[in-house]
Amino acid sequence: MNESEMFGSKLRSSFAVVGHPNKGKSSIVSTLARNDSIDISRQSGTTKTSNRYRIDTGNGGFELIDTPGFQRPRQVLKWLKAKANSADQYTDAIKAFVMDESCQQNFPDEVELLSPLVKGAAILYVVDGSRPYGAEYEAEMEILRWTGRPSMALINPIESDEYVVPWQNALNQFFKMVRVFNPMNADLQEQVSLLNTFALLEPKWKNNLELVISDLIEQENNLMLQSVRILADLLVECCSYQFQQKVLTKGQAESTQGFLKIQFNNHLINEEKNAHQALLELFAYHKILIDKEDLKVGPDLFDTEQWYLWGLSKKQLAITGTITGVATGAVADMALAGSSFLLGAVGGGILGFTSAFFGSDYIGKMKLKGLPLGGYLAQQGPITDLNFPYVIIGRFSYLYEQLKNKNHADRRDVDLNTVELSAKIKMLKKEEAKQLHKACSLLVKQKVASDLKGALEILFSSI
Ligand SMILES: Nc1nc2c(ncn2[C@@H]2O[C@H](COP(=O)(O)OP(=O)(O)OP(=O)(O)O)[C@@H](O)[C@H]2O)c(=O)[nH]1
Ligand SMILES: [Mg+2]
Repeated sequence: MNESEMFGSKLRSSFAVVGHPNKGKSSIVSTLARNDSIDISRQSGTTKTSNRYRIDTGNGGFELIDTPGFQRPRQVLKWLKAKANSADQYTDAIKAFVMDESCQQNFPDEVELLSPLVKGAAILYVVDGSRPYGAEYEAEMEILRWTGRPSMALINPIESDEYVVPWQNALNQFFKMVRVFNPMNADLQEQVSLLNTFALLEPKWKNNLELVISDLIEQENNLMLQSVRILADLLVECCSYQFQQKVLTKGQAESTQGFLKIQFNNHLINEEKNAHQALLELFAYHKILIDKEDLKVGPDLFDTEQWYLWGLSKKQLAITGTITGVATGAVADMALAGSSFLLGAVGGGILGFTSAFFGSDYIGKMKLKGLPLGGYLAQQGPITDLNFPYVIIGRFSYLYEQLKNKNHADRRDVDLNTVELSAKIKMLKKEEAKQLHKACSLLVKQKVASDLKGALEILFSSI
């Protein structure tokens, strides 16, 4: 058994991703390894050395090797042909090539990319389906055939799938298996289907790759549960948070109000940022949204006009409120307020309406209390507006959705300015929406929302 196949005590498969420069080799490794620190660039020749990435999924695992592209395949083939007269000598010629000092100097990229194959890796040959096929690729494929390693070809439709069919025709001459795979947008199902074809390359790798596949499917659900946990903690923290300051005089108390408000707002903004960061880490994204300038969380968290975009619309809040009100008998005037709103009878500002509607006078409550032994306690918060938890849920679940549907080869930042929660709530069954609404109502009333995680899990399962 080759040592490259052993990781600990387990037999693991190893795949070298090879091909012409700039065809998306590193992009494929990045997506399958869920690693966004691998260099990807429009510039040809980005990857200069072979790099191994071990993917450990818990019960299973495999190895991907990112390699530099072929630079001078025709000359390499010429060198090899001078070494071998018949097919039984081909693999020895390849071994001699990677060991040869002058080859290491003259053909460093080819030596780098062929070395893992000599050590036992299988071949994933990558081409670009948006560029035409040309005979110049044949020297590369011929060299790969000489290694004698199990192999398959991947057509990456980088800009389009215009030339996929001619590529399929050509690649079928050299490879038993040819698949189209776009690392930028392949979803879990497509990735699993690709891993299933990897398992066909070498029978002894099959069991382990099947474990990888079942791990990945289970992992998706675990990611959802862990995301819900982060969000539930964030909601409890944000909805219960209040900031207090003891002062001596009423005048001092009034003059600290501005300061208190800033502290209060900053705390909530930071809590939300930390939770978003934790979500990025959970999904193993280390490069996107790290710079706070790039963190597109939109304007001030307390821009209440925005709340109706990030949380629920006024109409939806009214309808949801009505459901709860009728079902639980709580918030008696809600149905009435809701129906008058729906008839368009509401005047005044949005803020005024919601506040009156949900019985809160302030977005961030400002209280001033006289203390028994003299002095005053100025207090900011907690937030009692019912749309506030929906705003937090809307933004977090949108980030979750983006990350869930994103691949690690796709390095674009996530845009949190187009949050859409309303449609997701609409997709819930009446009972489910009611459960979530009840949890949110309890949160803003400073009560324990024991069903919060359950309600969020239902919402997240539909994303
Ligand atoms: N739109 C789109 N662009 C892609 C896709 N795959 C790769 N690219 C782009 O193609 C270029 C090359 O990607 P890499 O993954 O660096 O290619 P490579 O084969 O590793 O390149 P070298 O290391 O230079 O040999 C980059 O600009 C990628 O963003 C794709 O599926 N869709
Ligand atoms: Mg590369």
